Amino acid sequence: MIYKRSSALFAEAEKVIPGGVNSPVRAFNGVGGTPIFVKEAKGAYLYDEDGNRLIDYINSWGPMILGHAHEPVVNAVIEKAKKGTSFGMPTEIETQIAELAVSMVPNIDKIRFVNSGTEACMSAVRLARGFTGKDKIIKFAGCYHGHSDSFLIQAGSGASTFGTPNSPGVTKGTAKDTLLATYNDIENVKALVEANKNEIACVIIEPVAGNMGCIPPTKGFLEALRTVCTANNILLIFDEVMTGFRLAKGGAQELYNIKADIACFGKVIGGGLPVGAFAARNEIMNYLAPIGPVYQAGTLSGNPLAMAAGLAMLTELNNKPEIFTSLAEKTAYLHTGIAKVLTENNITHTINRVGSMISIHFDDAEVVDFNSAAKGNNDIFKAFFHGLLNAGVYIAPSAFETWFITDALSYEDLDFTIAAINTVAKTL
Ligand code: KE4
Repeated sequence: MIYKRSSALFAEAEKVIPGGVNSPVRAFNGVGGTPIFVKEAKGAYLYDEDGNRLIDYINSWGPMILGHAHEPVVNAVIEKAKKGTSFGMPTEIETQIAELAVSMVPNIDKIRFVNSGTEACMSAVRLARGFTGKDKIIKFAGCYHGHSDSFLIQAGSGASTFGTPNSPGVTKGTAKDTLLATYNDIENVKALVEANKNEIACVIIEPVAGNMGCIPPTKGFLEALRTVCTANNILLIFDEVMTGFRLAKGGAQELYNIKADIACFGKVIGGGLPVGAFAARNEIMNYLAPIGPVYQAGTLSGNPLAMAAGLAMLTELNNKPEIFTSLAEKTAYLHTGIAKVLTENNITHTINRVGSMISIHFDDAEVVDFNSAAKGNNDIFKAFFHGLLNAGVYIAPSAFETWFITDALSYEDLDFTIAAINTVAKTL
């Protein structure tokens, strides 16, 4: 594959944008080389600035669950834009998407829209602190909830890729209120709760981790977490920015039948436009301004274009629940094919999968938390990434990410991908 134009564009971008990108993980620091500049995309395919076609397994880090430039979403945005792009006033479409989301997701009565997953998680933590009157939070090493100060304590995703789990600029005063637990280790959580009795406002967790690669909750872990939170007046926040509207209509709450106190959303809920949201039962959401004391706001929150994209996306997912089955079946097919060719080529690996989230770890140990995820052979991952890229398959440029499957992928695309992995595996 030739990347001449992408390289030239990257050199220009670096002069006016830090690192040439508007989000660090795009910079290829985790795999080396220069990032690919996309010209356009349709369905399961990206078309880069050098004319290469790439099968996309990132899908904008999750939103493109029905494929790029999905017509109902695009048409909804075009029609809405003709009537104005932002008003800073309430509009009917915000109520329409809110009613739909509340009907799809269990245990929520109200939802507040914001502009990113970071904003959703940051606001949810503030709401939990205001509602409980307590300051401390528990997060899990390797989980990523966006770049709000309280979360950049051994975060996952780009922060792990960069090996700078604790970002400069986060004050000691902030960091002291963030307690770090080990994913899938309920005894560790219990010890933290005991050591900080009556001081913890919430536990925030990715119910299926996607920022250390894909890591499922071990059997009973989420149930035990729910029990500990209930017993200690701690709110359980499910960060469903990745899992929401992807693993099921009702996300991980539905899939695992666990009641979160607050659920956070992003990615799919915006159909590719900047939307985040957080939701809970009335008792909690009524604590939010303007009816409650906890302040949260946003100029473009509930923006008509973003709401139009999100409403079109959620409407289709709500009307065609068979999409979730199709996504899971395609991901299982891919899993089986990848495992077969990596095993035939004697490549040590572990594959984690939940629904349409999947990741490959180049280590034979079970990957159940950040430490075990960090044991993966990153040199093999880098060679694997670039081998696939040259074959026309685009996966996340970091070992600390999950692949996001889109229903626009055909079984021919999956077979092409498996065959490419077979070829690349012979070079590892
Ligand atoms: P945003 O602020 O990037 O919209 O969402 C933050 C966020 C919150 N919670 C979870 C579980 C997330 O995965 C994310 C963001 N995901 C990363 C990819 N792992 C976004 C990619 C990027 O940072 O560019």
